Amino acid sequence: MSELEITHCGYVAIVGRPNVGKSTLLNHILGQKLSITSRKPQTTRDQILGVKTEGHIQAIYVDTPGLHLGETKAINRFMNKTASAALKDVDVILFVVDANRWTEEDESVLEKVKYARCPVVLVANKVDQIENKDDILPRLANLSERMNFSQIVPISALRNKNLDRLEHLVEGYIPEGTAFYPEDQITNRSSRFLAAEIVREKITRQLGQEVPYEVAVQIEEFVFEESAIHISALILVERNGQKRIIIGERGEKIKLIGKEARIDMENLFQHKVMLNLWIKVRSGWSDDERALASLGYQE
Ligand code: GDP
Ligand code: MG
Ligand code: K
Repeated sequence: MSELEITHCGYVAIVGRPNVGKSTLLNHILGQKLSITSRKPQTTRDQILGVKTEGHIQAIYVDTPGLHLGETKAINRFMNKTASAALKDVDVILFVVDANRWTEEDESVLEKVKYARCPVVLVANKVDQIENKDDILPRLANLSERMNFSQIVPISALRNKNLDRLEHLVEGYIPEGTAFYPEDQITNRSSRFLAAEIVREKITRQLGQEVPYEVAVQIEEFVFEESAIHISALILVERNGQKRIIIGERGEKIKLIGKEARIDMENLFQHKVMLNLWIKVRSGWSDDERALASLGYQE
């Protein structure tokens, strides 16, 4: 740890539609896995702060769930609210897009960031997938005609390409101020929360399109002992069919989910983990404001 005094501190919002690579970007900036990623959209349900202190600068990154088009269910409305709230009171916004694909959802995010009062940096991610560079430049140029970006930075979050440059540029927008967090703290989230997120990530990874985001994970037990951390996690689903899918034939799926989750937890906590998974059907939870509050999705 350095003895340097922190003289600059500020907030950086990472926004963009689901699946453009926001969580991957945050994880690579922090050099540690905080935010869950998956090929399935909408896997980051609520706000995780990633704190990066380097030298005299503390940058507090806000990973947002994607801004959604449909707002029919309570959980969608909640996710939209947290995403919009993240745009206020930040010092710089990173508007992340997939350099290969522009969709209607990007369009609606653009409509929101247009009115931001802070600088907006356009981050064109997944450049490792670009086949024809000639297609990309006109599209970016067209975008910058529609809104005044402070900068445009092409990156590959997955392959760590150009992230140094992006971080350096972000530092330039961090105002003077004292640190909000101790310099060795990397997130605002509890170990319990991170453990639940890891289980949820493994479920979405294992089940792909079969189970929608109507799965919640509650940590019932989190006990630290010298020999191991004992963790019990309750998986809540909406329907019996989802429960059967998660358990799998002869319990094979849930065994795999548990094993992968345990490995990630051991890496994150740097300690042996004993993990127990339970599963329960509680229908209607994702459309019930009260049930959401009891699961911690509170406004
Ligand atoms: P989010 O929904 O915006 O948070 O997106 P995620 O970070 O969860 O990423 C969605 C998917 O895109 C995952 O499969 C990532 O591995 C993938 N991805 C993220 N960044 C890159 C990149 O730079 N290149 C490629 N090829 N894939 C990426
Ligand atoms: Mg995400
Ligand atoms: K995702």
